[in-house]
Amino acid sequence: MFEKILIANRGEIALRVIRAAREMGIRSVAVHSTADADAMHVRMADESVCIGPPPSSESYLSIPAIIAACEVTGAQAIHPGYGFLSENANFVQIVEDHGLTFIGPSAEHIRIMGDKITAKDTMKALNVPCVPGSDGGVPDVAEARRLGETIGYPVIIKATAGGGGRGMKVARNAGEIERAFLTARSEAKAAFGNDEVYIEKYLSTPRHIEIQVFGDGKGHAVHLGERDCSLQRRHQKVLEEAPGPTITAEERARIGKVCADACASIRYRGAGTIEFLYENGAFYFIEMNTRLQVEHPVTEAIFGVDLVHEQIRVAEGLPMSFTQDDLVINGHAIEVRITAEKLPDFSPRPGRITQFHAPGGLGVRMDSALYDGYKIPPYYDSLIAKLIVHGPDRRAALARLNRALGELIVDGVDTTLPLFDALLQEEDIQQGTYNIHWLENWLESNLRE
Ligand code: MV4
Repeated sequence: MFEKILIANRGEIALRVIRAAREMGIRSVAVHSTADADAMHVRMADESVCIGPPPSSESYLSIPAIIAACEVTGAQAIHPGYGFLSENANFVQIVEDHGLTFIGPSAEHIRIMGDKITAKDTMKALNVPCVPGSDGGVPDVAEARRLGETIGYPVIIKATAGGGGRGMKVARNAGEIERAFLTARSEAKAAFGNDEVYIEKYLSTPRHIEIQVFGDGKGHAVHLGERDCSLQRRHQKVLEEAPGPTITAEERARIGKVCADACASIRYRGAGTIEFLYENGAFYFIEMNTRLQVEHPVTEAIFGVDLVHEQIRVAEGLPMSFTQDDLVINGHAIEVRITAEKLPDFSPRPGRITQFHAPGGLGVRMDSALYDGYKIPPYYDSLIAKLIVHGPDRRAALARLNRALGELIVDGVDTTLPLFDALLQEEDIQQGTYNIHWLENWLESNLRE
């Protein structure tokens, strides 16, 4: 059993991990930059270590500083949260080389899923349905042209080193393929130092449905249903819900089993998310994330599990505390991501919080590192709070979200809170009839002054 773990992160996710550790009787070590000396995660942890100056590259991404912080505090394991070093296979290797435990998947699994072509090859071989497209990388324009004819336009060209929407180009017809291919390749080279690209059929109006998976690293794995994360702006999720408003129990059981079996086969360890595009009743794999995700609380709400607790258990070599049969969905959950940004352009608005009041009551969870008088530094992500509501069904969850938003006070900086009040008035949000393009279209016609 770990006695002490280090959290290589900040903000709400650092608190999330500290809370799980404390409930398990494990002491926590926070690390922080000089800009975060007054941050809530530093206050809430049992001890803290300053690891560098404000820029992430010199603090939260500094592998030597984080390893040294483990050595001086005696922390035996590192939880990476999300972002930062959470999907850095080299970091995992270094952690293990120092006799420490990485609370997450193996370096090998992170590496496989980090390369999008290898990820897709791996998933295809494990019977996970994929978007039709090239078999591996596409070496030249001639091959891209041939594939365009075979697959049928429109097609999308993606960087193998990309992911999360970075390094993609759509070609609507044969006249656009050369330019799209060459642009995608040169942008990939510039952004990632890797110009390998692949081609897929472009799906025009899918939903983003992701399956939560969890493995013990020894060949047992389960799924915890799906989340619909279609409401995004510039590849940043804005609202997530579970279960997906359009997914039937039969579809969930089928795709869930495919995902759990795939994870069991590769002996995946810890939390993972298998991302799909969902269109006309079919699932198409696009990427796998090998970390705990920002939106994990909606899954925790409907299944009544603590995913961080489970991550720590399996990192210690213990079995998961549930089996697939134990996992039964109870009700519906919705998360909204509240950021310190000014509408309508979402420009970052760091600054001092003059008043903060979190909503409460039945079915309301607020994951936030804010407090009265806290000064949001300008160096990091603008996420300041996740409001998660849970109710017996989707209508009840929406009503609870509306009620909780009414109780929430964040004064001193601009936030995206007015967006959620407006979205709750929309028929498509009330009915759940949205796809990956809905929010950008809505913003275009509603927030453009
Ligand atoms: C696609 C697609 C359409 N067809 N792939 C964007 C993020 C990255 N994870 C994959 N993305 C997409 N891949 C095919 N074959 C459309 C998108 C996409 C998208 C996906 C999920 C959520 C929001 C999105 C917004 C724009 C494009």
